[in-house]
Amino acid sequence: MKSIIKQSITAIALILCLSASFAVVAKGNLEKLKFKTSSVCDMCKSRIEKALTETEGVTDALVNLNKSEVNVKFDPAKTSAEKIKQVVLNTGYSVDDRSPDKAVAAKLPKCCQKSGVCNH
Ligand SMILES: [Cu+2]
Repeated sequence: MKSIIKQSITAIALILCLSASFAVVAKGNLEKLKFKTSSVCDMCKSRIEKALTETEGVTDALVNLNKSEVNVKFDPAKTSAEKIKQVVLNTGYSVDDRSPDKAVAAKLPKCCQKSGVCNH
C-alpha cells in the first residue's frame, strides 16, 4: 500500500517537473508577425501599440511610421496572428489590403483616418 502511494507521488512529481519545463519552452517560443497598416502619425502609432500591448498574448508591439508597418511578438499559445490583425482592424486601421469597418474608422480623429492628412 505504501509503495503505491510512493509511486503515485513520484509520478505526480514527474508530471509537475515535465509540465514546468514545457511551460519554459513555450515561453521562449514567441512568434513574430509583420503587416502593413494605415497609421499616419504619432497618435496612430501609440493608439495601435496600446491596443496591441493590452491584448493577451502580445509581448511586444511596434509601429514603424515610415514604413507604415506593424511588428508584433506574440505567444501562439495565447493568441493568433488573425486575432492580432483583428485588434488593429477594430482600432480603425487597415491590415495589409483589408480595410477596417467604416463606422469604426470614422471614430478616429480626422487626421488619423486613412484618407486624412496629418498636420501634427
Ligand atoms: Cu494619427
